Amino acid sequence: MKIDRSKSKRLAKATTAIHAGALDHSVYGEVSVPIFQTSTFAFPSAAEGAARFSGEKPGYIYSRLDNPTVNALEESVATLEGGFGAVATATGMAAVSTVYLSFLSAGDHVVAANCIYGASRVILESELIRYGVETTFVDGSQLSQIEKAMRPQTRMVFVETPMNPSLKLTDLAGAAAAAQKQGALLVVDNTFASPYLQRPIEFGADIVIHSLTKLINGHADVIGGMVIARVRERYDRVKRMANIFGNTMDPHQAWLILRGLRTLALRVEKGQENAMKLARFLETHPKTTWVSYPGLSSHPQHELAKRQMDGFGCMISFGVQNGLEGGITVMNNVRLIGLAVSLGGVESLIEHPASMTHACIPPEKRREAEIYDELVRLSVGCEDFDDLRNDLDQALNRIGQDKSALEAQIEASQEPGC
Ligand code: LCS
Repeated sequence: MKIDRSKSKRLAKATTAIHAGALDHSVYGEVSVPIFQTSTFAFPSAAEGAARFSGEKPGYIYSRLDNPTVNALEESVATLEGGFGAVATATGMAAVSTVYLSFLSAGDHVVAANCIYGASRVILESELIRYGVETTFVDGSQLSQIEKAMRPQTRMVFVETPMNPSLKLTDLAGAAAAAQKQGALLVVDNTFASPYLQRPIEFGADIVIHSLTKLINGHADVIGGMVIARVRERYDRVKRMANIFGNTMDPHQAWLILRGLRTLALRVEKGQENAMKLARFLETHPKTTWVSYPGLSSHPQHELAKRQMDGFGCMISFGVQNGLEGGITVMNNVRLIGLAVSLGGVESLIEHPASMTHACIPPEKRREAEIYDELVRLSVGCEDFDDLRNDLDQALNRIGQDKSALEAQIEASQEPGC
């Protein structure tokens, strides 16, 4: 169910994040959107129930289909992304799978970036193939590779930018043009940037996906996802598929994420300020071998980042001396920064993609996607910069010091998982 969006049309992003989706028809005048913790909604009469089911009259029916708290969150994110509408899903992966299910059929072909979240890739590679959908994986930072991989049967181009975990970028306007030429949809997972820093629809994307678990919620306490569609026809399709497959969101989950979303601007501003300083610090540290952060002039797509992003984000990946062993040393020795997967929260987290988030991708395909064994991924939070720098510095300086204790762990980290 749509909420009036006219009020937030011309507001700045920070203001929109705070006000969009607010319910303004309550008799109580509450400032926070309430949690409508109900599974179903009573009809005043049988005729009214029938009219709501047929779509003749607006009104709530059942919370798997629509719920006011969930609708408020959907409206907020749709407004921020500049889409026609949004559909909230139980998880980020529910958003990804709902998009695949909504727009792909047997015989269709997908062009996908090879460096995307492990599970998003595995569905295409190992599951959708069983339903007759074929995928070509390409380096999503090379527009020519996307263009070359297009076939008459290509129905979808799927990218993440910045990419998880290489932090390379896809040229959104170029990818949109390539998809459009073939009559395919451009689907962009915008989780790493958030709509505060990047709005793919402005560059021609048809569908935007979020794991709300990350920057939009921002507090490492809820899982959730969202699909935003540029036009009504695509929104209707995604909405129908999420409803019938049951991938939708619970009202309490929506309320928590809405509360997180209200401070998106503050958190992203602080996180990316810290990230920029940490990236510069890491670039000069003797124990690192390379640093990938779109804000560094050494990033091969720094100019593209300036064109299509409003800031460079809170994610950094870097290589360390002594490869995998060095990475494990850093992760085992950080004291303040948490050793955990996930990202985008107020607390900084560090992880090792090759043995954790991207372990389900075979080693040779990981290397193709530049997910090197020595790559360490850092999600930069809102702590004091000096504390973060000191923590990383002391952990990096341990590299090469406790070699023998690491052998068993390196062995264990080779087990595949996702
Ligand atoms: N898209 C991206 C870019 C992600 O990073 C993730 C999760 C998802 C989709 C799936 O979202 P979820 O279902 O978990 O809400 N990424 C994770 C990561 O990098 N570490 O842990 C989870």
